[in-house]
Amino acid sequence: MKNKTAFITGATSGIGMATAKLFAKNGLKLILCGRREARLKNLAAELSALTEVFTLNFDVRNKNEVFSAIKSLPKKFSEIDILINNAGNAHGLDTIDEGNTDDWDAMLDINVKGLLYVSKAILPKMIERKSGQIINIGSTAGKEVYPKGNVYCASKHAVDAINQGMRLDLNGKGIKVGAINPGLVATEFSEVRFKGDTQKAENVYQGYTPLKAEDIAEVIWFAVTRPPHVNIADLTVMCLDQASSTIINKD
Ligand code: NDP
Ligand code: 8X3
Repeated sequence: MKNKTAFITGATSGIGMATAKLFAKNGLKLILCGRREARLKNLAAELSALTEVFTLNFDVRNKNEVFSAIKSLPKKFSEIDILINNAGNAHGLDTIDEGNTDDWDAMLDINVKGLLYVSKAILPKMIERKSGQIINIGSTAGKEVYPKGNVYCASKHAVDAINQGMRLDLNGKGIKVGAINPGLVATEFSEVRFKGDTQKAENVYQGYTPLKAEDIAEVIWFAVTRPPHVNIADLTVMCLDQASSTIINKD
């Protein structure tokens, strides 16, 4: 694994950041992406004691930014072995008639189109080298729909479909494609969903023990350390107290 290069979107927080830290501990070369540049720089400074790190500061919604950022990678970081398509969030939790159209745009543009742009920019070299692995971070929200989850669930169902489509289209090209679908993970996710309302966000994780970002990072690590012939195609991970999106055993 030490000679491998991993590209992680959404590395400034939560699952992406935990994955970056675990990968760095294991010596992978890292390309860390996100919009919040100061966070990227701080993380890069911390992890460069362990490995070589390059940061790319772009918004996955912006097609031109995505392609030019990835094109600008120095030679040393240009052969990407592992792509973690992780950047994404929920924006709002409203019934379909009350949903905010800017929230809808954000979720579909980031979670779906952003993932597509990044993949399209990285795939040609993987195909050329007949080698690579793409891990798409889906969600239990991509496996079922919950009340008021409408568009977020749609975006994650799209990730599920894209994950399957990628695997079909890349079959025979030496590239592993798989999704990891977390249930409730205590990250900044709910803070973003509720637009900075920390009380509302904290309530989501009260009364039970949710997953931690590090739990998902470990599952990602498992997926990237399988032997060459093994591809983790689709894997769902929930905390003990979660049975479905709406059935959660709380105190
Ligand atoms: P966080 O809010 O902690 O992290 C989200 C990451 O995505 C941040 O690093 C953020 O970076 C990045 N991001 C968001 N929007 C953009 C954008 N427009 N351009 C570039 N980067 C962006 O949440 P999580 O770690 O929980 O979420 C990571 C993934 O896991 C998401 O795809 C989410 O849907 C999924 N997931 C989360 C679950 C949970 O319960 N937490 C459960 C199931 C799936 P920055 O703001 O700096 O750009
Ligand atoms: C995040 C999990 O249940 O909040 O994808 O949608 S949930």
